[in-house]
Amino acid sequence: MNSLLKYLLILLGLISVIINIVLICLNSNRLPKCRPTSRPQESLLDKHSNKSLVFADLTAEEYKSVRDYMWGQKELKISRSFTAKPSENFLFLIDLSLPRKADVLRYLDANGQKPAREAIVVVFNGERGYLKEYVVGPLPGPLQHRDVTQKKYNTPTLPFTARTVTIGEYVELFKLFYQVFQKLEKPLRESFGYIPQKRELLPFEGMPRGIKSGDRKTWVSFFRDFNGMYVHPVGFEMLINHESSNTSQWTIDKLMYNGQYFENIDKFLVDYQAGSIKKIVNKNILNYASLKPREKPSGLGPQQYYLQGKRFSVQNNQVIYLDWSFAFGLSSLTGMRVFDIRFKGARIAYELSVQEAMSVYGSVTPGMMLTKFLDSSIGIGRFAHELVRGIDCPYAATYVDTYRYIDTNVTQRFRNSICVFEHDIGRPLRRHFSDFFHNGYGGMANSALVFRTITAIGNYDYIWDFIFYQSGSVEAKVHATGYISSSYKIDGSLKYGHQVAENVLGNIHTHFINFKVDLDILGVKNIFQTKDMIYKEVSLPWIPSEKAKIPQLVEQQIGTEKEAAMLHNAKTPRYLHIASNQTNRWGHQRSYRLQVVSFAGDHLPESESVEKSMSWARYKVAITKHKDEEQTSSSLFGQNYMWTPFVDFSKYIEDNEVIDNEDLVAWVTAGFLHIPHAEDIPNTVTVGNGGGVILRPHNYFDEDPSINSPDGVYFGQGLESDCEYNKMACLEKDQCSSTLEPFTYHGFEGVMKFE
Ligand SMILES: [Cu+2]
Repeated sequence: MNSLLKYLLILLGLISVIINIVLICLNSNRLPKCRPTSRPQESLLDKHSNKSLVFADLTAEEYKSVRDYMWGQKELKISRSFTAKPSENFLFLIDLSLPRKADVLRYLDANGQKPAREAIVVVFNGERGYLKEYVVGPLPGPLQHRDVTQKKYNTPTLPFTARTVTIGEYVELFKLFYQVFQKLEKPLRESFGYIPQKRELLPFEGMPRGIKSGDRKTWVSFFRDFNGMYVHPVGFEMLINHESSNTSQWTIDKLMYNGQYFENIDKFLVDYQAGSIKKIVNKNILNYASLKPREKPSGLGPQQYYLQGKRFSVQNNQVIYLDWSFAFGLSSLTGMRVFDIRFKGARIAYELSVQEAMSVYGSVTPGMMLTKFLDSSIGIGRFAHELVRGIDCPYAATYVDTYRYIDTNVTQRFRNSICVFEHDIGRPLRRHFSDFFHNGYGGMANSALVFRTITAIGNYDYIWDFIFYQSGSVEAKVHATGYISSSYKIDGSLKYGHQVAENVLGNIHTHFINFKVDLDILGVKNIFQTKDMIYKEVSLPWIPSEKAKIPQLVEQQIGTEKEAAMLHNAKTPRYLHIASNQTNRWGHQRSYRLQVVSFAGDHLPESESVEKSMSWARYKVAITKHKDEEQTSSSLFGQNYMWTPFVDFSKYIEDNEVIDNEDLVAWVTAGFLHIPHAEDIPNTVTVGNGGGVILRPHNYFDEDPSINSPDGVYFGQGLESDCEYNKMACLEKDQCSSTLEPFTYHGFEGVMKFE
């Protein structure tokens, strides 16, 4: 080979090495792709247990087989139409019948038999004019049913008017509205711009439906046909008597137009035509309730993603997250619930669940005047629709489908209706910087797991969160958003709220939310303890003649249910504990503290006839002895039979049982007063509109368990860039570009349809 070729080859080799070095350098600046974000870390997967399924909602197949079984019961003659008329027999609800706690604990903790899987079935018997509740099981079959009405509600049948208004009944009510509209077309056009099929008037009902047991007389207010109708009242309301299961017997008992009352439609027409009434003249109004942004959105806010895979895993109905594990479900009636909550393997709570959401309204107009909504009678969980990625929950959250059977004839799937995500709260869980003698920093980001559903019940949207912190605390929290309820402004309205748009009053109301907190601290046998402080005058030991008032700890054990029922306006000790008799290393009783965050204010006076249906709301906290028969604080039949409710929570306390070393349940009420103001238009914002309860370890451990967290950070002077105890110092090595799934949404498929 000649030397020229040799040099050329060497030169080519050198050039190739240089090009390679340049390419490697260029590429090293490009971020590698992250692992897919939807995956949990591998190590979590074998921590799951199928035993959580004992709490799981019924599956699509299970709903169907229970429905088919009930349809097959000839003597029940159940209609197969989802718009069954009130005169027909209708299978309103199928939901999981929760197994007895003792059976579940035997199964979970002592290798006992798996409790039978059963369903609760509610049938509205229109032919005979009563309601019944059955338990159907065992699933998967062969199935049997038993009538549990007597056992559960202490009556062989429930009155027919105690039932929730079904889609089938609404269809009939709408027909009646249209008949009225036809007769009143001219005044409705002149007053509100009503044009049939083009510019409709939309109904919103007040509740309760009447003033005494057995009534089903509903004041319906009408609103402009806009998105956000709830803040577009037109000043026209009517009282409909729909007590009879025979819809031809329904009547319009009264009308209200611009603050004036009329006995019937004809009387209104005569007076209207005679010009003897104060008229409303229609004005075209732009939709101030629209949620369409006024400007095109111009960018993205910060996003969170999982650099090293998710530190939590969801399998079946179980969540594993760092030291936490729990099972979950979503009841159509009461909503979100979790069971068997464990931290570092030890059960802290058997159940944490939403029970009821209640609102009491004030107004001078009839539609809102007596209104007290009890949402579990319509169904809280029922309205948990698909969550919108990136807004309702962080984009990369894990989304879970739920299945329900309520007021329908098929199982409905609600895609992505629960979300689970780990979230940096944005404020350190703890930190300390140096002292006068040592330089060092120790801290930890507050990264917590959030379990969430959002339920849009009519006008309001409630955001329900259970939050699991690395310090061993669990928080149950609710925020309200959506539209306020409003009424047409007339003379005297301003005593009941503020004007928020032209002729629109935002009505004053309360929000009361009830949670069930069945804590089990080191076993089911617990005590209820309170702690607070008093200023006590003592002599100074070094100058005995001098005295000073010094804060002193006051501890008390509460012995009975009545003593443990803490009324809202009574002075309540600030520390409330469910405690074990076992002590920690320092000799103190190991406990969890219930810290209620609430601005609920006054509860409806007990002298009011409907108060008993919401008697849980009397108490900020009430502690009862656990009973399987006292499963919920409210009931499906609370709203429409408010005067003599079949579940009256105050009765759980009346027997005044001893709560010393018993299985205890805390019923916690949080809430706030809502005086609507201009900024509630178009929507109420979540900021400041919430409440809840925090369950905090208190002498439960020997020290803060977060000291063992993988997120702890520590560095001293001179070690600022050392990564051993500070992952942040090496973050650039972990940087990669995120891989997010494409955006999808199908939530509108599941909304209530009336045809
Ligand atoms: Cu409100």
